[in-house]
Amino acid sequence: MIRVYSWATPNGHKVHVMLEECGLPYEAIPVDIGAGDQFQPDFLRISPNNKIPAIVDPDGPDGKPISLFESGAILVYLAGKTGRFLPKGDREKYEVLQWLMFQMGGVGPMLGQAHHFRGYAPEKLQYAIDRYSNEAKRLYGVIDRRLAQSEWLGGKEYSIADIATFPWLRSWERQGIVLEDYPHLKAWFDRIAARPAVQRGVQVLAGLRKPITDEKAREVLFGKTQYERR
Ligand SMILES: N[C@@H](CCC(=O)N[C@@H](CS)C(=O)NCC(=O)O)C(=O)O
Repeated sequence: MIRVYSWATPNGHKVHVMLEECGLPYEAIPVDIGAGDQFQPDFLRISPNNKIPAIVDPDGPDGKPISLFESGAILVYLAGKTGRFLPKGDREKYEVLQWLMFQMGGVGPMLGQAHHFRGYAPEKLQYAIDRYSNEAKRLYGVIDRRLAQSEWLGGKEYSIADIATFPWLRSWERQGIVLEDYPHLKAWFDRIAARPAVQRGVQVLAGLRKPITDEKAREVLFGKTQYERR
């Protein structure tokens, strides 16, 4: 059975949703990133960047175990393993991959910074708040314009591009966004939110997650612990 080392955050949700959509059996192993579990040597062996999610599939492509980190790579792997949510035709496949990379390189990192400076930073740095709130609005605009022309982000079919992007947009309020300002995006968002597999996926490990308010969690995620490893 696939083991998923994860936590109930947007990057974790992507993999939980994909596994639920594919109906693959899996075991979700909590990595409490506020408590510092991501620095445990066993976890670092499969995820050297000390971030969730990571998976171990005992039944890899050659029948041997495979471990993977980076949510985008994991989604591509699971799509290849199951033949689901990534079109077979080259043109359609690259269209999906382009929107997946847009999520991985743009949506995730930028919205993550919006969460940080709007919610977690100890000082209210107006320049950073404006920079990442404006960037969030710009990205929502890009997605809204895409969805004015295409039913799904990656094209005609629901795909790993949608699965990767949706979990980040669930926190729109924390990003200073009014969802109604993006009507095509909102219609897409509501369609995805109504999917039973998505509803199950976003609940995985959710009962364990705590708000990042205590000093220990803030230190682990944003302080010395994050930077002292050689
Ligand atoms: N590009 C990575 C980002 C993963 C990531 O940022 N994970 C966060 C939680 S959403 C994490 O594990 N943070 C722990 C840390 O930075 O120590 C991916 O998509 O897998």
